[in-house]
Amino acid sequence: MSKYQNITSLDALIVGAGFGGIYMLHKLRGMGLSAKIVDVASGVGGTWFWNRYPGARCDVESMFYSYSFDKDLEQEWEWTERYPAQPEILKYINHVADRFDLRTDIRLETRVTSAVYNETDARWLVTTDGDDDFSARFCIMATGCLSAANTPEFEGLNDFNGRVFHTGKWPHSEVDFSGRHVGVIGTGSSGVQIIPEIAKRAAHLTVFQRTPSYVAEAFNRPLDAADQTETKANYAEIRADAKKTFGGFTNVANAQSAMDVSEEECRTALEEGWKAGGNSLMASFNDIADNKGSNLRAQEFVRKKIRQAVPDAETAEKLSPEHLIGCKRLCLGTNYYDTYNRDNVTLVSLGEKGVERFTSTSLVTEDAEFEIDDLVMATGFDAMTGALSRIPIYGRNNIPLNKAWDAGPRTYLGLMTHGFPNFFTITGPGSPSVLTNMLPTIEQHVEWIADCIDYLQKKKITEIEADLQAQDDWVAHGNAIASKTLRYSCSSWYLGANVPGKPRIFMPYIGGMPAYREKCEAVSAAGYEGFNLNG
Ligand code: N01
Repeated sequence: MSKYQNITSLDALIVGAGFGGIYMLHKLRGMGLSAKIVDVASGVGGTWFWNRYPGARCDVESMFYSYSFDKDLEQEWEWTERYPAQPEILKYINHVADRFDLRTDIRLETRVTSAVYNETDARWLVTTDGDDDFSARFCIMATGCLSAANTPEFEGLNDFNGRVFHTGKWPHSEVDFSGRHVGVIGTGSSGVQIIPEIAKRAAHLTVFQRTPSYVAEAFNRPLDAADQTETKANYAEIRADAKKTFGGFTNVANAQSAMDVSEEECRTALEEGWKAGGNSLMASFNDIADNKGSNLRAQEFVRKKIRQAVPDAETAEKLSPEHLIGCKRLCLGTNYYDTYNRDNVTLVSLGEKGVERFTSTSLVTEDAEFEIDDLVMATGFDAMTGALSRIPIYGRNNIPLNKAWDAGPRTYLGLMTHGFPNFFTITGPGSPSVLTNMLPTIEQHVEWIADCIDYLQKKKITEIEADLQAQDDWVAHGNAIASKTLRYSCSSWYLGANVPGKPRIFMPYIGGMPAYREKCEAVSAAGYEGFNLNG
């Protein structure tokens, strides 16, 4: 419990020891400021600390899911696979924490219990469940976009006697599924990764699917020395080129529309995209995400892949999505569809009523009862706002952030919210964040925030706050672009649709990273236009 006794005074308090928090701490320390990170976890890594389920892996290539801020770090670190597995990502971020000697300013196993802005001294009082509370000029939330687990409240789950797991809060010790009857709910990115792994060990696996996903084969492989040497020799150039793309990714989109080629040419290009692995499928043409006709061609291509992979027509049909491809995030898999050819795997499509209830031994749907020993919820996250809404945060006039955001998150540039001075969000809602490669996007936010703090220090400005009109305009601009895109049309976590009762707002900024970066640079060059600077 917080005692308000040991109040440590800081320039900045950072919440979260993931990629955002770690770089923010390093950056602020380099500016000679006093800063600390607080994180409830017992180790650094943020969402990668918690998502340690079998098969957990990133869908961005390892050499680019890495920091670029330090050229020596970039050259020294050796990645072993094309797509990094969770243990390797965790090893990397631990290495960064050690290499830059950050641990002395990271307070682990400490939960933030409240953050309150005091207008009198323009400081944030951040209380914790540990021995210390903090008074800081700046409060920086590096709490992650996909970090707060979404745990649906299934009827009767408390009476279920079996083991219950959530992919986003996986135990630290190995979970042995051998000889067990396991049920998995959820077939998004996490489900797609864990299902083949459990199938290899369980006596029987039943997958409860509400919506089938489009799953592109990752074609993961070991990275050999030649791969790494070539990339490392050209790192700066490759990263600079990636920055010019919508999402900061390295796969360059074909410049053509899928509608401008014959069916055969279309198939050939999609096949090339498929074989290149992962997200390259979406880059097979320049308009799969934006043009319904092109999207349909890509959908049909994947549905055919599913029929080829799964000979049982009924199962293949159940696995075949009907929604727009890329509308929900494309999943990357390794032998995902093949898994359904195994004798020990059953696929159950949840009807309208979904999971009806649990008994002490089984999961009940509207059609049948399934006895299981273990339940795995791969039910995703309360994305983008969940980690923030779970902390009581009070801004000017004691207004709770949850109240300011009760109709959906409202920010200026995803960086600040009106009414919450000196309070920054790294990759917050209203910024491109989850639509991009998170590492360069995190770096852009950290560097912008650091420059902003430096400016305030030099000009002796006490407070910075998003202007209400600028914020309203930014939110309206974001909504206007989003409402014209195909992505707006399906029930995804981008819209908050996976969490019952959550306002449906397209949360990330969908104008693309180059335009966003330009806007942020213009804002700072104009003396932080759209922000009110006081004192
Ligand atoms: O979560 P999801 P995720 N009853 O929300 C189902 C990143 N990530 O953890 O689609 C029954 O995508 C839900 O069904 P539906 C990546 O950005 C990356 O898998 O809502 N089912 C869906 O099938 C990703 O997009 C990596 O109808 C319920 C599933 O649970 C994001 O995290 C790996 C239900 C949830 O899918 C989230 O992925 C993992 C209910 N009440 C995660 N509630 C990689 O880098 C939910 N579902 C590869």
